[in-house]
Amino acid sequence: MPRLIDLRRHDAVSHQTLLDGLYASPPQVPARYFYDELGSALFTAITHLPEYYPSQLEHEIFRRHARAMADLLPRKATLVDLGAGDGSKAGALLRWMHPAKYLAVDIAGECTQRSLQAIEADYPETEMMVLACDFSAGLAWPQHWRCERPVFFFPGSSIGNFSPRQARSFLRMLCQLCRSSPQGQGELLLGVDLVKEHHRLRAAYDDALGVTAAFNRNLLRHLNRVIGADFDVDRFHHLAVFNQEASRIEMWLHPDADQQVRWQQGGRVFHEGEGLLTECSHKYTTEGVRLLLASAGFDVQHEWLDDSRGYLVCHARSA
Ligand code: AVJ
Repeated sequence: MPRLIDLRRHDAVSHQTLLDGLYASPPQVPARYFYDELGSALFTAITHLPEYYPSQLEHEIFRRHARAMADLLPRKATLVDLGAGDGSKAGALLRWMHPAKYLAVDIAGECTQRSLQAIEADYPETEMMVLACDFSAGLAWPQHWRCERPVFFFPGSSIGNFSPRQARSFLRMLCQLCRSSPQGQGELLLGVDLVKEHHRLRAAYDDALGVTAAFNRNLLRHLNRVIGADFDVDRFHHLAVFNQEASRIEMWLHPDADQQVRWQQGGRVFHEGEGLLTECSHKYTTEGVRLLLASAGFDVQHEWLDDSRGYLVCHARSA
């Protein structure tokens, strides 16, 4: 079984951010709270939905180009998979790349560890490790680790969960990690969902089976556990809207009627008509991605698009 290093902070600081968000107007919850055991499984289910095109398009790109991508990347690299999930996105790459190390970073580390256990034997040249942490707050590993020839793998358009400003500082942080590696540079493979017809965007976040609705509402069950809240999950409904001005999909949970919710040391009323903002998923243009990477200190080396030009994978190098 791959080693799991747990850097999650079960401390007051992260809870305080959560509580501040719940008291804000509109109330909001960091997207990491989607991913308990069930939430991670529901997300995997989402990636199988016909409406959820980002996974399909990205998969198409990797299926076609993973071999060429692997040829462009250094030998004996450390592949750092940000938000590894079940490791399936890295699979296509691992197959051709044979990195010396595969470092799978995920907030639901145990789920990732279990998935990797199942595929570990297929990649005998690669040492696998799991880092359980919320990397959105920054990525730090133990001082004595030498991250040789780092290749940061950030697929799935997870970058979209950040605001453009946060995305830039996150990428800057990755660029710094590249520069501070023993080789003084590193690489990035980034997958980004692009702006497209609104109905297609919305359908991806409001599917016919209601899996995304379940994924969204499950966040309240998770909160009930972590802060001892009493959200009546039944009485919140899922809403997905495209905010054109901000170029992002927003997921909301709206109470069917005013609802008083209590938690340890607090509580508040969630008013009918005042939703809880649970996720923002920013959509970029190809030009927007180029500008973002350049502003973070990366030089774009290659770009790959799917046939419908709805999804972009970029290979960049720290400048
Ligand atoms: C994993 C953050 C990229 O924003 O598309 C999928 C999460 N939320 N359906 C996304 C998600 C609802 C996903 N990311």
